[in-house]
Amino acid sequence: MDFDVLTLFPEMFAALTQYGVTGRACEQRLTSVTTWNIRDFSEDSRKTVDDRAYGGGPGMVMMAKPLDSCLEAVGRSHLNRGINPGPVCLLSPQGEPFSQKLATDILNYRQLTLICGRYEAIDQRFIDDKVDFEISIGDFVVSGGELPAMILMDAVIRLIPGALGDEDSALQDSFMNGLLDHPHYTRPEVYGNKSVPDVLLGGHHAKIIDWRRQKSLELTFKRRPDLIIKARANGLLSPKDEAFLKTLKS
Ligand code: 9D3
Repeated sequence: MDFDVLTLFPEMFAALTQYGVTGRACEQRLTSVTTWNIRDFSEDSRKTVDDRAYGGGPGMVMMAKPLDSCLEAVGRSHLNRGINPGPVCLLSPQGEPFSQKLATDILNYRQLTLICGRYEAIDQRFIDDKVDFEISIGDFVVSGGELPAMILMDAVIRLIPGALGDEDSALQDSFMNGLLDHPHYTRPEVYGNKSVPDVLLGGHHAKIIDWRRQKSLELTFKRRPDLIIKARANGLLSPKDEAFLKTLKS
């Protein structure tokens, strides 16, 4: 899975490509993140990439031409290597909400081009002509598309076979089972005035599995009841789970 990223701040992507799981995935060539500086495709000597909005209002709008020229260069780079470029995705507050499901869908592309906006907006003619889909990372405002693009790529890269160590499988990740994770404990056995729950020290594997499942159900029920409803609809709750959930409602 290879990513091309159009941005005014290519240096930001070191946070993704140089650290941790995603850094190792890049090193091992399980993925690649190629950044393209939109400003390099500006036409004038001042390197302008934005202008005032027709109709007035605060904030600047990203011009279509530098984005278009930059995207064309990405396309040429792929055709030069004899490969067809994949779809073009714009990170946008107006996009479809990102999810684990979207991450697994995106994993099926061989290549994805991401466009990161800055300023107030992007000229709609560029979006209409060149963008295949738009993704948002949630209902809050951040300053540009770079952090959202890195969040999307992080979520996808960790799904690439071999990107995670053998112990922590992507399948075990929270949300894969549709519920929030259970609490975890490590040494020491007593910390301050708090001990590790007895069941985790007993070595009774089946009891540990049941305890973790119950804690998972309990936390999800309290904090994210919407996920309980979804898990039920997806057939992820056993009769035993349902019996336990009944005890919580009282
Ligand atoms: C008042 C209009 N604002 C839209 C909500 C202007 C605006 C603010 C911030 C336009 C773009 C941005 C920059 N944000 C993104 O590019 C962005 C984003 C976000 O702000 N929230 C959630 N997901 C995303 S994906 C890209």
